[in-house]
Formats: sequence, structure tokens, C-alpha cells
Amino acid sequence: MARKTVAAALALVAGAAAAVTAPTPAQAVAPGGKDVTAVMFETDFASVAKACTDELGPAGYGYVQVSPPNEHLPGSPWWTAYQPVSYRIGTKLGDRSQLKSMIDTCHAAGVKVVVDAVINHMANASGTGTAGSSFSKYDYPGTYSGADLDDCRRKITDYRNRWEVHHCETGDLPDLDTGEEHVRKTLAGYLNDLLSLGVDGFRIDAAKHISENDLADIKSRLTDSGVYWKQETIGAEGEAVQPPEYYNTGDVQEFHYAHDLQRVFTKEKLAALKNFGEAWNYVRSDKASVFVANHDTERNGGVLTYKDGADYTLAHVFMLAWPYGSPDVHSGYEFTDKDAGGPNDGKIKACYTDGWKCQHAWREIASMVTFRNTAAGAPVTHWWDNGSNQIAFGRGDKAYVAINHEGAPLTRTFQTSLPAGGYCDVQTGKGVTVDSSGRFTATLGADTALALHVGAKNCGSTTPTDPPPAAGASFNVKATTQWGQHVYVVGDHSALGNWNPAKALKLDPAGYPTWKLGVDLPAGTSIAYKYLRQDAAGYVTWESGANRRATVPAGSGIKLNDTWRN
Ligand code: ARE
Repeated sequence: MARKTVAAALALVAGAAAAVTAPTPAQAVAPGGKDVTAVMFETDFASVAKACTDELGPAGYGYVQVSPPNEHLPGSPWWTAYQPVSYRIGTKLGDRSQLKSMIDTCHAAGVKVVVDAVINHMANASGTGTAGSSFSKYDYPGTYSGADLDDCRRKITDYRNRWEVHHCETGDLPDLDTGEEHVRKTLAGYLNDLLSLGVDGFRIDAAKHISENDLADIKSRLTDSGVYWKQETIGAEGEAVQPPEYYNTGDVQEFHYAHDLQRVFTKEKLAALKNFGEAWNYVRSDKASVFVANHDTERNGGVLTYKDGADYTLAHVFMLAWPYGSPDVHSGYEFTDKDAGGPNDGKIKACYTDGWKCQHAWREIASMVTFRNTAAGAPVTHWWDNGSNQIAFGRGDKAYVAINHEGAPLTRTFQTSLPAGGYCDVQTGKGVTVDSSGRFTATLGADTALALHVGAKNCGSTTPTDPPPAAGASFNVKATTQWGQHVYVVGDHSALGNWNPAKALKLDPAGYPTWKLGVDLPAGTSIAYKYLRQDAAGYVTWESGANRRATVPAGSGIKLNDTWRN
């Protein structure tokens, strides 16, 4: 997913005439396009659709990636989805019409859809698949027979041997002979079927086990030659097959990025990130797909995961602020059993319930997607570090980020190239003023970040200085929320919904993190009230503690300054 500017793209075209080998054109994404993908791992299509409307679209994600939609081995472990039985659409995540409806809903929210395409191999078992097809190892009636599988019917043991990596079995998974016409035609048929439903791109699972030549042939048969194409090529040291071989077909996942971020955030110093990217021997930035964690690595170690607290959150802030590659934000669920599939067969009743982590909606992460979109094309400027774990940098005159990965607060005057004016720190919702020389002074708490961009000016009025209302009650509550959540007030008066959450009054987040609302209440009225939070799915969380109480005085209103109780 290239982040080329129009100028860079033109320079590329102009340069092509003189160059011996013209660089391959960028895949699919318009210059300056939204290049962040939310990977909704093991999430059913109805929940993905809802996330597109409620969170991904509003946050500015360009893409959502879904788990394999085709018929596979039955069973509850997540990895059954990586053992195809046929290319009929039908799994616990949804059927064909649910997939189609999700695609339409996501498109309406401005989010394109990427499908995880498992096209290297078939299921290592016998039985009946998730859509009712019978199969046995090396025989998938109606789709493939033994002749369509590679002749090397043993596990890959030597990754230094290119032939073996391409022709033998990944694990014990029967390897498709992608050099064969029927296989190529069948795979292209499956991908074209998905394109006909509106799919915009593919993550090519196990791409390193298919030769680039075979992938290019399959891709050339697609009805949309500009489809986004992201290949799992890995690039482990000493192996025969390396990611740059796959530049001609599309983007490649740069796994070192995630491993290095883990090391830097846990054992080294953030100051080292100053030249993060190609200088670290990574693949070309315009071809790189990157992540903090993916579904395999979060289970196998060597990367940061949701279990790592601030290291993990701040690594996302850095990834989204830093102009290398196209970021994937993995959004999954808590697990102790590495095999466990998504809660409720993939249904997210509400974020942060039943184990769903909803990383895509975390304020610290979601807010950086718009930051990235706003900064697209702008170079890194004004890099600053303290030689240790405090860093800051600008993205030209578009954006600026500071990360304090130390145990004590950081107070500093930062130099930016931002136009003077009031900004809203999208990490915390606090106002920041940039002066006419591009400087601002701020304090960052331990293990927090601050991020400004020209698309987020003043946070709105700061309620604490608002005067009391002339009458009634003005509710002001400080409450941090995730995307899609709203704060309400409810109480024992008919004007406050008589304790009925369905009749609770929605507060205004313009002054986030303070939510506020004025309510007409006759002078002298005594009320009991509480705040509650409701997410987009209608799931309600009451604040803890006793009922709050107040009395509206005669002759003026009352201003209630509260803080949400967790
Ligand atoms: C399951 C069982 C296996 C069993 C197999 C067949 O766990 O024990 O042999 O079934 O019966 C996922 C799971 C696998 C699971 C598979 C099928 O992770 O455990 O196997 O689904 O159900 C290599 C590949 C790379 C692959 C990783 C996992 O090169 O493509 O292994 N990643 C993708 C997906 C996975 C998925 C598959 C491929 C299969 O992202 O989720 O597997 O579709 C070095 C090499 C890497 C190699 C790595 C691990 O680092 O450089 O290339 O990755 O070792 O072997």
C-alpha cells in the first residue's frame, strides 16, 4: 500500500524512461490514501460491519482485514480457518450474504475490505467442512483431486532450500501445485468471486511457499488488476526465499519491524528509532506492510502483545506516527489457550466484553489513524530525543508527536513546524497552544504520548471555567472513553429518565474528556443521579459507587463538576 505523493508518483513515471528497469507501480492505493488496516481477527462479519460504521470509518482506517471466509476444517481453534476444504463462502464468521452485506456497509463507511486468502494449501484431515463439503487429505471433491497437490508430500525441513519451501508441505498441510493450470484457474476463480462481492484486497497467506511466478500468473487472471495484494513472506535470516522477490506482485510483510520494536521498547532505547526503516535493512518502505503484532506472532512470542501494557500501546503510537510502510493494527481477543478461537464464535456484543480487546478502537491507537492520514507525505522533522526513552518528532507542518517511555513525567518546550494556534492533543483530549515560532510547552505523564495535527484544532471549551448556569443543573463529568462510547446521565427525576437507562440523557463530548449537559430542573429540586456509559452496541456500564446527590438552589442554577468512577 504505497504512500507515494502525487509528485513522487510522477517522478517515478518520468524516471522510468531513463531507468534500466522501471520500478513496479504502486498497488491499488491512491497517492496520499488512507493506509492503515484494522485486522479484525476471528471476528464475525456482522461485528466487522458494525465496527466499520461505529469505529473504523470515523477513525479514518482505510482498510479492514477479515479472517478467511471460505469453507474450512470444522472446529473451534482459530487455526482451523487456515485449512481450506473448498472455496464456498461459509464459516462460523458468516455466509455469503453476510460477507456481502459487511462489504457494502464497510464501503459506505469509507473502509475497504481485505480478505485473508489461504491459497497455498488444503486441509490436513478428513471429514465435512464448515459449508457441508466432504473431504479427505489430498482429495477435496469438486475442487481438487490428488493430481492438483504437489508431489512432495512431506513437511518442509530445510528453509534454505527454495524448491522445498515452494513444493513441500507447510506443517503437514497438503501443498497445492500452483504451477498447474487447474489450480491457478481455481484459485483465480475464488479470488474473482470475492472481487465480485466487492472485496478490495488480499492478504496472501503463506506467500513464501508459492513462487512469485505462480502468484503473478494467478494475479494476472483477476478481474481487477489494481487489487491490493499483501504477501506473508516473512524474510527470516538465512532462508532461500526472501520478500524482495515478491515486489512485482505487491506489498510484503516486514516481520523484523515487529521484532525490533519489541526489543527497542523493552530492552533498548527509543532514541535508536531515529532512522527506523530501510536503514535497518528492511524492505522498501513503499512495499512494506508492518505491524506491532499479528495473530501468529502474538501467540509465538518475540513481539509486543496486549499483555505488555504501555510498551504495546506506545509502540502503536510510534508505528502510526512514523512514515515507514503501511500499518496493520491487529484487533483480537484475550487468550490463555493459544488455540482458542474468537469469543462467541466471533461475535463482538460490545468492545471490551467477553475478552474482545478491540485494539482498533483504543483511543491512543484510533486517534493516531487520523494523525497518520493528515501527515501522509510529510517528512520527519525536528527529531528530538533525550538519548534515552523520550522522543519527539514532527511530520512537516502537518503533525507532531512526543512519546515519554520513562517512569517520570516529561515537561519540555517542543519545537515544531506547526502553524501557530490552539490544538487538541488527540492522545488525551487536552488543549495545547503552539506559538508563532512553532513552539509549545507541555507535560507528558510517565509512559504517555502527546500528538497534535492540523486536523485537530482546539478541544472545545474547557468546562471548569464555565460559569454556573442561570437555572437548572449543568452536568460536567470527566470520563475517558473509547471510540463509539458515549456518556449519559440518569437520575430519580422525570427530566433525568427516572433511573431508566433507556431514557438517560446523552452528554456532549465537545470538551472531551469532559462531557457536559444542561438540564432544566425547577429551583429547589433535590436529585439523585449517576453517569453511565453506553457503547455503540447499546451495552451499558454504570459508574461505580453510591448515587450522587445535588439540590438546585433558588435564584441560580448549579454546576456539577464530577469525575467518572470506574
Ligand atoms: C495446524 C497444527 C500443526 C499441524 C497443521 C497441519 O498447529 O501442528 O502440522 O495444523 O495439520 C496456522 C497455525 C498452524 C496450523 C495451521 C493450519 O499457525 O499451527 O497448523 O494454521 O491449521 C510458517 C509459514 C507461515 C505460517 C507460519 C505459521 O511460513 O506461512 O508457519 N503462517 C501462516 C498463517 C498461520 C497459518 C498458516 C500460515 C497456514 O499466518 O496462522 O498457520 O495457513 C520460521 C520460518 C517461517 C515459518 C515459521 C514457523 O520462522 O521462517 O516461514 O512460518 O518458522 O514454522
